[in-house]
Amino acid sequence: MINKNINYYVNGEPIETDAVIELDNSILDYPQPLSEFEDFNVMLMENSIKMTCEFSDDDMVIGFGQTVKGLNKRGSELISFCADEPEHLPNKRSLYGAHNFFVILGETVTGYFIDFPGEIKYDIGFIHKDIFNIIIEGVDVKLYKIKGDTLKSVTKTFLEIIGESYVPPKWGFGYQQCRWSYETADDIRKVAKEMRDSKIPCDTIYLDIDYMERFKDFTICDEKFPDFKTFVDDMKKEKFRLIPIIDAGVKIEKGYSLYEEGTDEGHFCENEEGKPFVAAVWPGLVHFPDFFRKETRQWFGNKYEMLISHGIEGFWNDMNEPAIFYTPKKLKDFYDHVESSMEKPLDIYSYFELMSKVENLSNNPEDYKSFYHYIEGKRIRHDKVHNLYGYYMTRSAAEGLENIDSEKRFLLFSRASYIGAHRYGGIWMGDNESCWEHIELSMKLLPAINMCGIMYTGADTGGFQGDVSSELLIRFMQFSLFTPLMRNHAALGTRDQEPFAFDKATVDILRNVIELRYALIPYLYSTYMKSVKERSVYASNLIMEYDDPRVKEIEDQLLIGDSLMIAPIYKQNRRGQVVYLPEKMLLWKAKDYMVEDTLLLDKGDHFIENSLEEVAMFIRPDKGIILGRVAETVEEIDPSIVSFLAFIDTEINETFYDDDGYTKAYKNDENQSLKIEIRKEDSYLTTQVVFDHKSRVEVVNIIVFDNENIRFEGRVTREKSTIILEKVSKNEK
Ligand code: MIG
Repeated sequence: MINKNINYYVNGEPIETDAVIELDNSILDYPQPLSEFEDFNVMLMENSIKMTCEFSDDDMVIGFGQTVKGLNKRGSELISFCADEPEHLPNKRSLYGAHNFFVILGETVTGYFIDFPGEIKYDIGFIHKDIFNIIIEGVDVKLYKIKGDTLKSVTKTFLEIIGESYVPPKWGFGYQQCRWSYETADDIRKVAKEMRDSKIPCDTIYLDIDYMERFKDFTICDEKFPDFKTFVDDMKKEKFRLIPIIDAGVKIEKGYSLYEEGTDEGHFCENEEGKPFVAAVWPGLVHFPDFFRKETRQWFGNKYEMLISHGIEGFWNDMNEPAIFYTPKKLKDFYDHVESSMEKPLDIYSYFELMSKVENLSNNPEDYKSFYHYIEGKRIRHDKVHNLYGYYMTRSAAEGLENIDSEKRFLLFSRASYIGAHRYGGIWMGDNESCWEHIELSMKLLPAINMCGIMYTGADTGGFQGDVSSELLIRFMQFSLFTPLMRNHAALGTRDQEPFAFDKATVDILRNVIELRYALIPYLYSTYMKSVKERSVYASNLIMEYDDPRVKEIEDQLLIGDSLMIAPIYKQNRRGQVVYLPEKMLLWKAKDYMVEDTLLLDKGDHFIENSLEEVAMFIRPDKGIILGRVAETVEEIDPSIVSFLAFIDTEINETFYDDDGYTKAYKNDENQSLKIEIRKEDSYLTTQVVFDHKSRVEVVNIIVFDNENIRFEGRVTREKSTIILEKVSKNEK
């Protein structure tokens, strides 16, 4: 197993987070004291640990998962503390996830994972450009140091020790439509109908908080959704799956069974006095389930059964940082303050004091210090383990789902996360905004989140807050079509953001983009599954792959799997941009999923014209992608026929992965691989396809370009699996 590249340090008595689960006992059983950790100067204080090191000039710091920062975090300040942060501004130090894995890349390459569930502050050369300062707000900590030759090998080792990533059902790769909220069954029917009428492929429609009865988890508002089961069935007949939201807070209401049971059986987090802790979120006053307890995870996780019995197959878990609107105590302080301020006129100081009292009502650090969990019988204050709450909620759901139907894959993703959560579900990127900067931000987030094991992720495409413009939605979709989770979501009060809600020209473009997504699903799914199985990342920055000084600063071009590079447009009115190619590549500018416009490009800088309807994709030498036939839903994609689009330099040896898409048979290596080999002969190409006996593919249409941009084509079948490819044409520039 995994071994020699890792040093393992422990201080105090760390809380078990189950983040690292696949490390050899020969290492785990012999931790070194933190004082022996030499890379940083470690100062053990009474209630915290300070670690400092000095950077060399060229050191880069990569990692940290979900942050607003770019590829190289050098010069940034971050705080690891899961935050309900609706404003993803460049100066924000925390988002929803706490991902304490980072790699220092300089003369040497070393990865570090600080396994600590409380707050950690990182000053990564912010105050002083050459000093890296870490303050761990506690003394019980585990630290893993991973050595390697490259960023890629260090990341791989990390992905190996934290265990296999969650795999969604294959339909989770379809286009998904969300909105806060489609309020009633009729609203949803309308969306479904418009989607089909406008011939836009789509697999799911989401239920945001308003489907519930007064925001109570595991209830359905009868008035808005009469006969829910029939409705779910009807929607399935229309080939849509519904994905309801589940929130962390349980409404305090007499007679509400979840509340009653939770109270009777003692499942809720306690306050100082040992009574259930009270906070306010959507439903008004709530209690928080203590997901740290196994029996509470079981209790809550099994409640998903109610929705599953109605035919539901996927969920998103929200507000599990946990987000707190206010606590009654803080609200009272605030009212008292207002009352006392009323007597005197507000001056500048008292005005700002009043304003800050309002702002500090929600997600107040003092509130996070006023409730408790039980971890293996021990009572622990929330703030000390804050970063595990969302992770344990996802885990509760996943364990429940496993218990309810162990063979089936459910769609499951969460807002808050910690390392380890990737084994149970994905995350979405949270409440972004309909602005150009947030396409760019999503491009930064995807590879960084993937490095922490969470492969199933994506942004609220089009932007959550604010109104989207048609151009912005088009460009956002043109990026999101490559993210595992491709979901359009918009906040309450914003303009309609469904693809069909725009002018005809826009609808036509969006349809093409979404169709392109469906055509690419065979490749994207294969890439996803390979990343899970091979412990690699789904998407990466170029620096992960190329040893080329130029790529160190490139963060607006990404690699999606082994074959494909993308360079999405993320600026308004832009109809082209400079793209750097670290090696020669085949450019496919797709207006739709038909392979027509390709161009061979040499290594170096290129200005790539990119009209609004075009998606630019770059295929690496001796690599290719497989494309399927577009259908209205993922299930309807015909598995028997694919196209292979490739660029041959010397020879091609590609293997693509597929499986049934719904069960967990993939865990037993029950896959259906497709192996495609292409060789160069004097003036022609030969190709051989090896169809795994389980593969459902019957026909592969091959389109391959050689170094002179000559297009070859051929059709391979099971009966005739070795053929000579015909020269078709020279693609003119
Ligand atoms: O306080 O359920 O991030 O996706 O639409 C807002 C309503 C609560 C926050 C989620 C967002 C969702 C919204 N929720």
